[in-house]
Amino acid sequence: MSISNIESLIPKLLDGSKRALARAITLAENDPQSARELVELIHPHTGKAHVVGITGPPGAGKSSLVTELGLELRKRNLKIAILAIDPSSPFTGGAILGDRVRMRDLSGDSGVFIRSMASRGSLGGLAKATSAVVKLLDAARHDLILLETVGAGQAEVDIATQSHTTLVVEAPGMGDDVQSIKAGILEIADILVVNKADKPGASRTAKSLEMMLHLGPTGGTRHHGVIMDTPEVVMEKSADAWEIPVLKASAAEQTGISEIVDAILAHQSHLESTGQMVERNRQKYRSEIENILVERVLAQYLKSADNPDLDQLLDKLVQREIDPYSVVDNLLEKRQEARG
Ligand SMILES: Nc1nc2c(ncn2[C@@H]2O[C@H](COP(=O)(O)OP(=O)(O)OP(=O)(O)O)[C@@H](O)[C@H]2O)c(=O)[nH]1
Ligand SMILES: [Mg+2]
Repeated sequence: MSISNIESLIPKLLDGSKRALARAITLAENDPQSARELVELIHPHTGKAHVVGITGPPGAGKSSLVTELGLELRKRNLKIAILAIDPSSPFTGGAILGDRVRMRDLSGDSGVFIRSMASRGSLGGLAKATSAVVKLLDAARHDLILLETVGAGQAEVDIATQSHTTLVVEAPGMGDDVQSIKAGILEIADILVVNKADKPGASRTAKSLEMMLHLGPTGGTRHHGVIMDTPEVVMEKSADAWEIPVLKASAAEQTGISEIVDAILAHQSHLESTGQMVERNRQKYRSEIENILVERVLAQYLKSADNPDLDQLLDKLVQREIDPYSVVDNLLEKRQEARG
């Protein structure tokens, strides 16, 4: 798509046109050059939306919960966007979310925009495409953007990096022991939710999580996921520390939903009043820059695949005369020389 066509999308998108937004997202997903142009044009119009990441094990009820959170947020007159990243269930007629009937209520609402996105498998591809799409949703004046992703490996860490508030969803019976709850999850959670509270064992799961949070491996207090074990540090920082709530909810029976929304909004206020919002935004941009940088630098060096130097180095590598790290050193030095 030509630049002037992309430019003509922007005012419509800013004006709330869902069609223009959908079109821009498709462009950003499929064409890196368009993504870049869109980001350049909309960046000045971003920074208002609160981004909430929702992650957790497969089948914990993330999509069902997102649907309920969406309905509750709409009751409070907030405009929302939902982005399901790499949904494990196939996209069948728009039914990317849990309960179809509830989901239909939600998607029929003009204040709601729903979209799913599949990973592209390229290095940093999903994270980069996600940050472009989040910017588009932000510029389109959504108050909250809910990002759902299944808690597996890098994806959940990427989501936490892209979010202001990270919600980790667990369910009873999926591992009631402290040992089976992934340790890394506590490092990224701002709010913990035990969904399926209509089922037995929810209180036990919640207690396990509380125990992990409040005792921690060294018995210290947590601050930004870091264990503070010296009392002075705790005293000094406690005013700014966010107490991670452990909430029980049932998406199926629609209980505990407004409490989760309250916690999200309380966390948002907390970040703003303590100045931590600025810090989170800096971290978000830092990781965005890192993704772009990695991709660019890699592309540059891959270009040297046609490079006779690389050919010679590969010969030496095959002959065991040199090791791969030294090859990279060599390539980086060549680059420096070419610059200087
Ligand atoms: N009993 C009960 N079942 C629930 C609840 N929430 C979701 N479920 C069911 O759990 C199953 C998985 O729900 P989803 O919302 O698709 O879970 P998910 O975490 O989004 O799943 P993936 O995206 O596949 O990882 C579905 O059969 C839901 O109907 C709940 O609160 N109680
Ligand atoms: Mg889901």
